[in-house]
Amino acid sequence: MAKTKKINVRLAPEVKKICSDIKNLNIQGARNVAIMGLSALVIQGLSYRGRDKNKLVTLIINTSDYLKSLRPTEPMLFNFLDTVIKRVKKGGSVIEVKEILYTTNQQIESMMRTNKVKIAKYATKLIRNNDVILTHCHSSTVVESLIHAKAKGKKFKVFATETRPRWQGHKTVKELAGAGIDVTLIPDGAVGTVIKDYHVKKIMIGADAIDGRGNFANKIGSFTIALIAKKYNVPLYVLAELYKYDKRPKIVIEHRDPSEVIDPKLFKDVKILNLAFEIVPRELVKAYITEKGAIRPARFPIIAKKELRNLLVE
Ligand code: RUB
Repeated sequence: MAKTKKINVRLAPEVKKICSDIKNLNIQGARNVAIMGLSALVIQGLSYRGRDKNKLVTLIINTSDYLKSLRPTEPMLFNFLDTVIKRVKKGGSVIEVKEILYTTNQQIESMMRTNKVKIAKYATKLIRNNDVILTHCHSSTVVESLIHAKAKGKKFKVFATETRPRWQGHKTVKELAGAGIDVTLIPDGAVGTVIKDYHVKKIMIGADAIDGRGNFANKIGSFTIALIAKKYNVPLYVLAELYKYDKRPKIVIEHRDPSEVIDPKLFKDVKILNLAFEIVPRELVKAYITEKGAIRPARFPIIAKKELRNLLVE
């Protein structure tokens, strides 16, 4: 199981709560983790009562390191935290550092809201009337896009996987059904037959990380779906912002507690592997649907690197 970093600073109670919600998936999905992780950093920074600017910056850096250790496969949060840190280091006083912390977070949140709408518009263009779309796990980007498409009058059906072991698919179907979308919940093991025999025309899933080749990491089960989709010529669209680009040489895959799969005491001599995510090779991706439109997998890292370099540069 992924180790959470030990932290030597006292976290504000609200920050502690956000951290445990991120760790135990009450807050889940790359975007939500990024938004709430950043807000935790802001709350922690603003709660500093001392007068030493350097101590405040150190507190922000330590908190950021801790936040990064909660979900190691979430570079969107990492990228935003790095941007905040680069900026707060320029602050000349405690007040200035706090101001930078607050405004940077506001700017990032507003940019994320805009980007989500842009992606939803591009994704809607891809959807044809009577399409059957399959999705996996819970991606706020995919859910928002489907709700947007429905609001624009597109008629389509969705199959959504349960997503063992944490059942994020339940959240997806509740939200889609709540928006009046025709949605069918399926066990994860049904994806092959559903793609082959139930007229699935498109796969739309989210992503947690995209690497330097244009491969992506998403919820365990995504690779199987991608392979089956390829076999039956069903295009796989990955809806993700460019800021999910992972600068690390290799995407780190989070291993979660075996008890999420089954009570290990009931299976004493059995090992349990609980991978939260897996890598899907770029060859299986038709296109990334980003805030800059549809992008071929090999181009994603090139455009994303540029975008990251320009992120909030004054
Ligand atoms: C969630 C998951 C989502 C991506 C994209 O995994 O794999 O598909 O994070 O989500 P978990 P979004 O439930 O383990 O966090 O589009 O909301 O960023």
